[in-house]
Amino acid sequence: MGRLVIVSNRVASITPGKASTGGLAVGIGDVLGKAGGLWFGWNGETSPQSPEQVQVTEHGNITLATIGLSRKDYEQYYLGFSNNVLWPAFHYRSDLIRYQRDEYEGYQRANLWLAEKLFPLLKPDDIIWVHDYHLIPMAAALRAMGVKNKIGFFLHIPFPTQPILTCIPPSSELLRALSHYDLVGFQTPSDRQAFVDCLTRESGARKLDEDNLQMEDRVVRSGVYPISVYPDEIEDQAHTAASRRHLRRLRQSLLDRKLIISVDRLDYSKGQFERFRAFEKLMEIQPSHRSALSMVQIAPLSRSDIKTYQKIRHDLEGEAGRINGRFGDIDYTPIRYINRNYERSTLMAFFRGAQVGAVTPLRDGMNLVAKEYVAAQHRDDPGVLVLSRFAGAAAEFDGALLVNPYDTLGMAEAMHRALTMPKEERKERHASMLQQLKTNDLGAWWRRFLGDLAV
Ligand code: GDG
Repeated sequence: MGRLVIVSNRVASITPGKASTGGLAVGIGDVLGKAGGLWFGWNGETSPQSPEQVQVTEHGNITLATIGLSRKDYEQYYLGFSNNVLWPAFHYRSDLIRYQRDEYEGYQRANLWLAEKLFPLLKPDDIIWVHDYHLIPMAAALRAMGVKNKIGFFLHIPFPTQPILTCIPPSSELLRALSHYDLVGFQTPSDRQAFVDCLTRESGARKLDEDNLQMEDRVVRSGVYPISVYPDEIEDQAHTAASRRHLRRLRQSLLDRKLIISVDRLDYSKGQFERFRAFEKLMEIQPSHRSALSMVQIAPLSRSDIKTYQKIRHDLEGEAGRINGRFGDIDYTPIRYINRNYERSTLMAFFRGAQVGAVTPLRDGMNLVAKEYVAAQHRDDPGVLVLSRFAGAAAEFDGALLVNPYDTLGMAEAMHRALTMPKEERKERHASMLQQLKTNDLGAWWRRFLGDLAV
């Protein structure tokens, strides 16, 4: 196989131990760590003009090639079309779409410009793997420059059904752009199905067989590749000396109270607001939990430049304060709402210390936290995963308590059931999910994708 070239909007730091709060970075870090190759993308910096120079640094068998963005590209390509149109639409929030034609033009312009910067770094037998919604037009841009290499695309977030996708004014251009990839990968069968439906109904593609579509003179293959974790590695992380110390601190502060834990970037798709409401409802319907239960919500800030993110932050702060005011006491804070980042191993230890993992997004491509929570549990006394049916992980985890995050009472009841579940049932549910993680781990995700792309 040729060299692997990964293209993503953001190239993360690969300094060991540095916290990276994004599922995509965790996954790509692993592929490159094991397979080696080139990682190309934005370095996170902006300047008044587009910089000319790509910065190339070597880290063992990994080469990082990064470039800054002009302020205008950052606003139009990143904040504008990517995060104010594609992100809400792909998460089924058409009400939050803020479309402006010039921002879409900026999105195309930035993709073309990034493709031009990548082009001189490419070799003829490179396998190119493009990641996520920011870079949908990348293959078409590279093809127009004459690139004949295999180019694959993986969508980390959900793919919406036709009525939602078509709310995006240039939806047919996006579908056409996706048809320039040799392989398009999705997290779940229903995401893939939505893509196939959209491409056949909206763009006149013809189904050749289960996996292949004919679109004009191109054959587009699609597949399902659920991203995952390494369960044994996570168990080890939850056990390192430092993480044990953090776990001790957490336990001491809890004073024998039970714990529900949630970890997700501050984002309206993650359902934090609805989760707080469900926790409040639990306190109402089961007064025995009052003073006997805490919820830790770790919510690192993300995309703080976008208004809808400023609003959700404001709303959550208000909600946590209100619920704590209602049920708190002089020595008791029901919801510990935290915006800071933790070391990965510390997080894994926190997962291990919590009787319930509440992962209740309104819509999520996969949700790695659900998988990490399961992997971090003590095999003989595991906690219970309360999981939204709208997370991609729900398609794989039959041992979780599935909830609908729009049903506050239903979620509160599931939390109660999780907190009071007998050990035997907890062990049985956990074992089936752990088995799933072991057979379908992070290595299986990228090996299967790259294997399919290579043929
Ligand atoms: C996108 C899709 C899909 C969180 N806080 C801290 C921290 N994290 C880590 C978690 C987890 C990762 O960040 C988040 O991954 P998710 O999958 O939960 O969510 P997104 O960031 O939205 O990721 C998602 C994913 O891509 C992969 O395809 O699953 O559906 O939306 O690993 O543990 N890590 C550290 N400190 C924190 O405070 N170290």
